[in-house]
Amino acid sequence: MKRVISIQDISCIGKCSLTVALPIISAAGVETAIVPTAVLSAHTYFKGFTFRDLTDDMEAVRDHWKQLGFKFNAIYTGYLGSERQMDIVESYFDAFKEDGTWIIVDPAMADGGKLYCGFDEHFAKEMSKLCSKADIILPNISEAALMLGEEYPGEEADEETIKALVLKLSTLGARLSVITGVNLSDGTFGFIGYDSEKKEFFKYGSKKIPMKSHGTGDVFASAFTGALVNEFSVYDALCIAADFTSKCIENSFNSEEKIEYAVNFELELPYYISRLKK
Ligand code: PXL
Repeated sequence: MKRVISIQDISCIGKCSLTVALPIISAAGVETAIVPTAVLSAHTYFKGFTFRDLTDDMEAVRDHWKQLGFKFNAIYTGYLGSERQMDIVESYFDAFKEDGTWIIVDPAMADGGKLYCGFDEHFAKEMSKLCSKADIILPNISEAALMLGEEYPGEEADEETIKALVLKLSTLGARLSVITGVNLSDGTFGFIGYDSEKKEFFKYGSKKIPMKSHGTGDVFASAFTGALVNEFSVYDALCIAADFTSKCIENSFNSEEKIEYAVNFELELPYYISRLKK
């Protein structure tokens, strides 16, 4: 059985980070070893959230797994609570990266041009250093702009603007840089990426749903990781992730509750699993 590590927080309410990665990657038939970076009562969209930092446990977890001899097909990181955690995450890459282990970094820290509560511009710069150690990075437009110190071009930025941003992003060092949450010129919604080995851009758009929701980046990155480890190509895994995320948003959009703190990813897991059948 394939096995991945996912390093991010547990937000007890709010359907993001590990409470999304664990069910989605497991649904892909992949064992998901987790490193919780912090426990929050709810994600930072909710006022008054509690925050218990777990940085001090992260190195001991790494050392124990190393001692037990576990091996991993991918390491996927999302929301990290502090700069020190980024250094420890790098040490996970050093400890567990082997030939064929994918390093996937989703620099989850901003949306709508604004950093999440508790982060500053220095944090964004440090995140760009972590991205330089990855094979694949998956920022949204806000995160890409913040890591590069560029002005935020807005959610409606055109394809040429995003291409310029993703090209600059590729100089950080990851082989594949992918900007998510992009409005494409044909009216679809998806991603634009750049492969720095092949020197090629690639893009894909899925059905655009007129609703913005929290946690969609985590749904996308988790679905991508599950598909990639199931040996879909990077591009096919990204397309599966885009289609699944669009379905999850559509499901929430059509539901009576219309929550905006998360999407109804649970109800679309059968669709995701069906896409993984070869
Ligand atoms: O979905 C990204 C995310 C992850 N973790 C925490 C968050 C957010 C977004 O707001 O607050 C704690």
